[in-house]
Amino acid sequence: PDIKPLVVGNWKMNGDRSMLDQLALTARGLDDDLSERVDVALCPPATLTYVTTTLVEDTNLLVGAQNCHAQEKGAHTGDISAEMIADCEAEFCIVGHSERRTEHGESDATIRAKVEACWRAELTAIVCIGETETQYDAGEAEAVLGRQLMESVPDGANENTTVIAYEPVWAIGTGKTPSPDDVANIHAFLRDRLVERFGGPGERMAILYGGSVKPDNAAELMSVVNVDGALVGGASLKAQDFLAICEVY
Ligand code: G2H
Repeated sequence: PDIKPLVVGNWKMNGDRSMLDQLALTARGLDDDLSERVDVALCPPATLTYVTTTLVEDTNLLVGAQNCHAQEKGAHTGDISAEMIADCEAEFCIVGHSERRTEHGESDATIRAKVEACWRAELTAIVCIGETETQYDAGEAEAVLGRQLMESVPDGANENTTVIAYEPVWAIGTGKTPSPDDVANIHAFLRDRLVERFGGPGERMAILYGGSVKPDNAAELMSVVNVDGALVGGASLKAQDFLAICEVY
């Protein structure tokens, strides 16, 4: 089936109000022609979620958050629920980014609960999975990814509720990327697992590639079979670079 490509920008812990002009520039550059070919979302830090959705309201740019808590509300100082993100009128939430897995000790079970929270709040969850360099070198990538996919994604996932993002940890912010052949093999493996588990919806779920996607490597990476878009960190901070990546479609 044809999957509409999706490019998601992840600003991580970058961006204050002075960056909103980059955001507005991105939204303005996303004309009807381009957004006919590719869905584009930006995930600024939570401090900017609401001002962002307000700012891009009449544009084609979609908005997401970078993390959520599994509970709807309660005594969880400093946390933000999926419902709060939805209340800010965002549509996506990144869940299980490797930086969350590493810096906050998030397990696959925690991530699965967060994905369920996203579904409860009617957010589309962008579930990140990825192997470390040690695991890659030991030939364990598929075993690790298969396990993360099985345990971080709840039963009942479909193409409307869930997007998968494959981000090899050793490619994140390093400028290193796997070869197109490697990406093709991994994405084919992920596609097989998704179809095996979810049937038709598994054929239609988008599988993004993330990790050092830049304007100069995006065309090659995005042309790989079963790569349905990108999760872009550093290169999403400048409107010009981010739009150049979207424009490979
Ligand atoms: C991977 C990616 C965005 P970058 O973490 O999620 O970041 O493009 O900077 O490698």
